Amino acid sequence: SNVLSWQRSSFHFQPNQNWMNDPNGPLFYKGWYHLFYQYNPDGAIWGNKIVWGHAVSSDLIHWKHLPVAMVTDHWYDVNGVWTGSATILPDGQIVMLYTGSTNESVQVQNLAYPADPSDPLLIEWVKYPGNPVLVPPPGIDFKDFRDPTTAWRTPEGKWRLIIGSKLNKTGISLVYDTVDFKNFTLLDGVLHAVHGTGMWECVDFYPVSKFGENGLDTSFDGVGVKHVMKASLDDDRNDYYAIGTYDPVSGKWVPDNPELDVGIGLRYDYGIYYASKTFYDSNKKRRVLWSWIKETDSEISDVRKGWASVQGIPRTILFDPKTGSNLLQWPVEEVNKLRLNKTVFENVEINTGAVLPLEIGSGSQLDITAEFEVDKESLERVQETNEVYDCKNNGGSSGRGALGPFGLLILADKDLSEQTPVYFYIAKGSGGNLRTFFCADHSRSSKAVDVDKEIYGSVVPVLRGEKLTMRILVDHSIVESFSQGGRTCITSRVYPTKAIYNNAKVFLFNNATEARIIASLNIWQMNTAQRQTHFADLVI
Ligand code: DQQ
Repeated sequence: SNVLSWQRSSFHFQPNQNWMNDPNGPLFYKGWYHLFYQYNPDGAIWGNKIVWGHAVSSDLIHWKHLPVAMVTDHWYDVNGVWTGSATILPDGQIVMLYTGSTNESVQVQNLAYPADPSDPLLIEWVKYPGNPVLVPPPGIDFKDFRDPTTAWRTPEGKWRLIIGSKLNKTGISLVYDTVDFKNFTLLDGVLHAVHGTGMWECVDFYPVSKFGENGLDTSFDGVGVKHVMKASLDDDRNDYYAIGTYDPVSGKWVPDNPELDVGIGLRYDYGIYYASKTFYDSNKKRRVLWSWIKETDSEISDVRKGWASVQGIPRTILFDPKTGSNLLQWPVEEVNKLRLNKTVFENVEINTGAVLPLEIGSGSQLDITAEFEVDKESLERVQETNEVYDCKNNGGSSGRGALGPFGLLILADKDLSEQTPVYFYIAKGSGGNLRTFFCADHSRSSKAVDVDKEIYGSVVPVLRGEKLTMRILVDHSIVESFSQGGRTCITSRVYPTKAIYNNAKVFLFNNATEARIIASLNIWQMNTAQRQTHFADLVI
């Protein structure tokens, strides 16, 4: 109906229309995955009447839209039903805590629960008559107190949760204990604080197993467990995490590596990815990460489209036992069910300076896995340099070095007048030390002038003997890229004007001046999952 409707996703979650932001209270209940989300029923921009949208799925991929779950109908949330999290009690009861923006724009925490726990769809929600259950404590600004986490058990059998805030320019996480989710005790000190990181939004805190392949329930603790602390930095709009050790007695957490502390070290994603939240999926014993992917076009375009934002494909989160220093993020396995016909390319040689088309038909809905080998001779021959590379400032995909860049051109038209390169770059430092970077270059991604054209990326750990690998999910205007099994990830919003539907193509490229590259790929067309079903159409 709309000239820009090609930008809508085919397998990323989005409402039928209007503005969406943070994922809220994800949970699994009586056979259904529930997703709530920040939603503006009145238009395609954020507003002061944000409510909780609601959808359910049996596989995290095919969604049914349900009626809005909570609206701005009380003095304590009349300016917004903001972000919150679910806790599932041992007896199966669901407790929902969320931030309300009051009639005076004070940020308070409120309690809600399902009106009918026997309804697997959890259509009706009740707000606790004693709301708010928490107001900003002394010393905290009334606008710096939001986004309660899922609660976990303390050794004394209480429930504990954290709430993001700041003190001057220090990002902090306040810690509360509770027994009934109505009365709370503020602990002395904070779970963690990092100077200079500003307001922490949407904090998250959860255990990961050092060795196991399974995710852990939020309350799990013990030998072989590390704890991840995550914050969304309001100042730079990125999601940062750090891995560390939690002491349940003192209620404190310390990072393994202070140089990679929360907000100054690792990011979940080096592209567009914010306000994320994990939940423990008891159905498949995994920890799953949700995240808001905003638009990077203009507000005027969003209003014209009538919608803004998608959610990332849910990602399974695991600790990376091989590096011991990062998480692994990977699209939930259910996305593989959307794979249609596969095209295989084996041992394709890409000489220096070459660009090779890959004949796959339409390139607008794809799942790509690719493996790259750099010829050994050039790796040895190339001189060591003191080159300090970073994706953003070294000319992007056209900035040529001895050992890169090389990779794929996504959403490219046949003349390459539009293209989004997703690529590796290897820098050979002193002692023959190799550092590998994973980048996405949007500078030529669109002829449109009102869209973001940045270059994103970061270093990716590559261990001795490993091939360079990437996986890329292409879904019209959304591209999610994962390198080395999910050690470094980049999410892009891309708005081509020509490289759409059947005119979207994929190429291999090698802009290295020395290295010859050998690539092997599997490329699947992806089925459409968005059925845009309404509540009225639901037959269960
Ligand atoms: N979005 C919500 C807040 C949160 C912010 C309001 C993060 O609760 O801090 O829509 O995007």
